[in-house]
Amino acid sequence: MGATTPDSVVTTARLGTVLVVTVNNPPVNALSVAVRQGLAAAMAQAQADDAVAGVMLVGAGKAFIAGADIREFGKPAMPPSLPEVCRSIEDCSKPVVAVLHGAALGGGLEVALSAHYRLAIQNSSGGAKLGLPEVTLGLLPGSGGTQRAPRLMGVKAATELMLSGQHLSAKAALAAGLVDKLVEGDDAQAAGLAYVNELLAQNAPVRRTRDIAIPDPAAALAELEMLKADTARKTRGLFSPLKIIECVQAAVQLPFDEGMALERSLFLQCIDSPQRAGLIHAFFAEREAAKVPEARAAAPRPVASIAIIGGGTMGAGITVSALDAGYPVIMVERDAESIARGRANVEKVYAGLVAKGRMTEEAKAAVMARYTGSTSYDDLANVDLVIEAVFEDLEVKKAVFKELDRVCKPGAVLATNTSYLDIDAIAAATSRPQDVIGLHFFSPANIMKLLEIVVPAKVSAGVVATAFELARKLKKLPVRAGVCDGFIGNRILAVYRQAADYLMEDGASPYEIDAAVRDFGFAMGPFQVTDLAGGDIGWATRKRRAAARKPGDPKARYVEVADRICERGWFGQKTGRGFYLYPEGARVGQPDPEILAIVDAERAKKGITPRSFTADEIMRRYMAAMVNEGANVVHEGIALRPLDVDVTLISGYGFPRFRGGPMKWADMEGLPRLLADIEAFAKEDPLFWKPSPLLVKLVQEGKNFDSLNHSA
Ligand code: 3H9
Repeated sequence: MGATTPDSVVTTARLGTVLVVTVNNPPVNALSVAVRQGLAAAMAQAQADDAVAGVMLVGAGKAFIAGADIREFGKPAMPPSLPEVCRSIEDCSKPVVAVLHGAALGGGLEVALSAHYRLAIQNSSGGAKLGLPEVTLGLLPGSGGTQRAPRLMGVKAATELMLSGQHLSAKAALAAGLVDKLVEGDDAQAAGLAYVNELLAQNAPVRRTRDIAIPDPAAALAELEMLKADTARKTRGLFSPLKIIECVQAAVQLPFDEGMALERSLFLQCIDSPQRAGLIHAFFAEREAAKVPEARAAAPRPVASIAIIGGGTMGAGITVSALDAGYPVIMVERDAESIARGRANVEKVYAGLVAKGRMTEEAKAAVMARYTGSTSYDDLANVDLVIEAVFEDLEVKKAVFKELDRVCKPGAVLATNTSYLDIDAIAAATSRPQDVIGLHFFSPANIMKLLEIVVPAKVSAGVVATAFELARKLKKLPVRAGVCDGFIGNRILAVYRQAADYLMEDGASPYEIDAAVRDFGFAMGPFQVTDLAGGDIGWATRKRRAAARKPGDPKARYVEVADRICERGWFGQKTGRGFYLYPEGARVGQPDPEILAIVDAERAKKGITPRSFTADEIMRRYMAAMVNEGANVVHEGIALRPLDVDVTLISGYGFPRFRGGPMKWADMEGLPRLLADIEAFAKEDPLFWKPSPLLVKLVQEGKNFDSLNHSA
């Protein structure tokens, strides 16, 4: 006997006395309205059919259920709601068993928590992955997760699970008490059926999670108070984490139904928050950024081995990233001493993991066995992909690429990690520009997620596809960028960093600017970042570029404060002094009156009468500069879509994820207001503040940046 919903996203089949309910809604079985309807209908069927003694809930494909259908948020809600579906599962008078063989996340786990028993499967593709990651989308578990998880796994562990958004393996879920049993094997359906039949044979009772009492409420509330203080400090400005704690407090203090009602009302508040819109935009943007025309047009080339040229900080970081992904890596340096240093740089990373207990000595030895150091380019003859990470100088890089052209096999991908140099010129140094591409990693390269894939004019689609495939293997977030000075990220950074300098010269202190930028949600302000990176970085470049500027150049206005600071040998944290003072190696800086005096002197030299700026005025300029250059970058085709700018700034430059990226932020603020701001600023400084033609066009057409996100 079998039944299906109209579009078959939920199917039912009776096997003996067990009603097998299968969710089949690719790619991840999200709980769309059709799935919710299908589940509700299946539960009604199970209840009504006397031949059914027990129910098994299972997911088709790779996932159990990855959660609510995120694409439905922000649209009118359609019945039945997920809490209603969960209630119908829990209410069932026959035992319901959830069989979890893949992602059981968010609403998916909430469905499982409403079942009476849970079986986790560990299989060859990893198996069950349980979590309540709603917080990462600006939400809280809104179908009983905040009420049921604490009853099953304890208040502290459940709250930590929800606050971290962490996924638990089958084994960890069993240890945490979230599942009743763990089975290994690839046939989830058979394992599940065996478990349900075993339970039925034992006359196992219907066990409703809502009936479990939370032990020692006073101790639980005390734990929650501690978590609350910690969370308020760690998640500055985020809305949903504290709401999660409120819900769990209700789970401890109130009857189940009242807790559910509170959860619902706070969930709806989260749904309405701009943070939800920003975080869900970021979620989809990260996935969309990996979809580029070249990857659709051509297959990636096979890559079984990687070479890195250069063993400095960047080269070593990229090496670690490639080793972590399982590749054998050859590192080439110019002499024995340099290669020894390069190897040491790589080993240092793994030694750190061993020291922290996050890696065993044996695992470290196994990884390092895939590393080879060499001083000869001739060792690269069979390598599939080379990443050059040498000194940032065009002539040096061209020389490296000439060598690579000489030794590498035909079809090898030749990549440069330059952060701003002309990759077309580097490609032209070889006889095979179709194989040359930019792979711009961010430091530390083994940790930072962003990878700008820079596409020069002559590169073949297959090489671009290879770069995107490599990013996937390295677990990076790839963004396609065109060739220009600074590509997407550094080009935009240069402009908003300049806006910060102008604000400082015009009257805001660096401390006021940093505070405003932090309050907006960045972890650090621009002057703190300078101190962290080292003020000397870029000092020489800055002076060289300033000298080359001509009147009329939009960057003609040059703020010399940072140069005055560098001239004193104050290079930031590493010298104990920069824009801030760092007494005795402190990492958090203190404002320095002498810096304010330097700023004053520079203003006086230029005849600038300082004026005051509110935090809002500071941020309007800072953001207008960022968004306007973002629009230019899209307009010129350097970024394919506004979402590529968003992903770049969030994952490489500390832009607050909950705001969705600068372009999403601009859409939410309204483009007409932004344009009006830029036009007003242009009255003071028409060279720097030039409205981007794209921004002007979108405002004229009454459109927003998001309208361009769906066209590539
Ligand atoms: C929630 O449940 C709220 C409830 O508490 C209360 C409700 C009342 N919806 O990541 P991938 C798409 S909030 C719609 O590349 P992977 C994704 O966009 C939800 N679509 O694969 C992509 O589409 P495309 C809580 C979704 O194997 C495709 O699936 N749940 C959803 O690397 C493949 O995704 C979460 O936060 C969704 N929920 O990773 C889990 N999820 O092919 C969010 C994915 O067109 N999801 N898609 O680009 C994930 O963490 C990962 O997708 C997962 C798979 C681990 C499942």
